[in-house]
Amino acid sequence: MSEPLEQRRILATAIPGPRSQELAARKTAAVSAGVGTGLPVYVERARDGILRDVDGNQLIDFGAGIAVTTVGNGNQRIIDAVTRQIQDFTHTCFMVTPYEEYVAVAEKLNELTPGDHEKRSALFNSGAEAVENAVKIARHVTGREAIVAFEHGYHGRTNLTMAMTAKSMPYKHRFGPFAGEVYRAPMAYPYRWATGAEHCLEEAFEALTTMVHTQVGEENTAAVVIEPIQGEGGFVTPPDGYLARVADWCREHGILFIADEVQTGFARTGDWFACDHDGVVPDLITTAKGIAGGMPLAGVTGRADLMDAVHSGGLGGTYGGNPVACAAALASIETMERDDLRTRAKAIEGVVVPRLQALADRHGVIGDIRGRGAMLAIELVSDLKHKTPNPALTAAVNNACHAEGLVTLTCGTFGNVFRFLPPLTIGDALLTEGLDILDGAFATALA
Ligand code: PLZ
Repeated sequence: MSEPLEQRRILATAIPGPRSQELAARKTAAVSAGVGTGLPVYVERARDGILRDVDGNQLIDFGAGIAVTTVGNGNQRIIDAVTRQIQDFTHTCFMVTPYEEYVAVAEKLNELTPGDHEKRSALFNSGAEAVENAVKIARHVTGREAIVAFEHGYHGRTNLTMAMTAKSMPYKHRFGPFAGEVYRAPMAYPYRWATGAEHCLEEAFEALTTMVHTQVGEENTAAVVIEPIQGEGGFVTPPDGYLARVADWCREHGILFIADEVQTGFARTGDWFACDHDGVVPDLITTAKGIAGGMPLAGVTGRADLMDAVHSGGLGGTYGGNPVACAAALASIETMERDDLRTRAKAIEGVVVPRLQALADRHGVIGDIRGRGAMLAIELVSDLKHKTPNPALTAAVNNACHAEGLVTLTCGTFGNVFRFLPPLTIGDALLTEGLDILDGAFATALA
């Protein structure tokens, strides 16, 4: 049993403290400036909803390392599973001499992802790599090249996934040329839909299908790739029924429907996957982040006929499905099942949303509250009528939270979305304390 960490916020120094500042100076001298840090406190230990830094501060975690430590920081089952696996062996390369853990993770992915049909999975190291491989598979089986992605979409930082990612700064700026045959459709974004949220579903669907018909050709389109709730782009949540509509249309035209559930997957939204909410069964689904509690692991899961159409040796990589990462994934999934973390995600929504609503009523700068389960966000605007994005206020609130020892994250194409991604094992006391800090941060930033 590893040493527990008291689930209590402690401000021992200013944030960041002197030791963190020393390390930040070393970072500047040693690490590429291209790798930024959102909150430069250097972490020493983490358990459940608390991160302890090198100065003895204990911060409340509302970020979970961007939706990764879903089962809690320092989850005991993961520690035990990883420790056991490391003692047995750390690597053989699954493509050389395989091992059971990889197969067991694939079985779990096939079981838990939407749909009762026969499925297969392949494992990789990162979300971007999973998306790249889903596209490879889609192109291979359809014999078509075009990929449709969405405004505000985020799929990674590799060359192909940069092409699929919408936002230029910081992800794409001066990193081109990008991979070809990627087309972009408007996203069903109810809050910013020009003619009003009530027209969003119909008109967004129309815009997508018209774009494909006129600019690409359905018969040239291999796949539509969509995040069922967009992550980095601002937790944009399409209207209920939109995803099903798109999936049906894809099926009619032999286009694969690929759900990028790298951020939304694994109990985060209150279901195993965000597609479950809409009853949508994707042809292929990409997963990462919450799957393995911080060990690098990602997957592509899909219809057996598609996944098995690829020639042997066509998919793989030295580390993909590393045994230690697989052991962590099995422990992580077991925790989600045994501790019913999907229900916990819904309970978190029940605590957080009324507080965000109260904040919106109080200040008149929150245009939209959205998301699901423990994947929630508020969009900050200068005035409610014109919906002018307010990135300055978003940054000010974020900084004020950090100064009080609350780890928060922003997102959004306009940098004006404040997102909540706590570990699902965070206790209600810490959750409430974090929301109190957020209240204070708004009051400070608006003073
Ligand atoms: N698809 C939907 O959310 C990763 C990236 C943070 P990797 N999102 C966090 C940053 O600034 O790099 C993500 C995602 C969705 C794909 C990815 C990519 O996953 O594991 O970061 O490659």
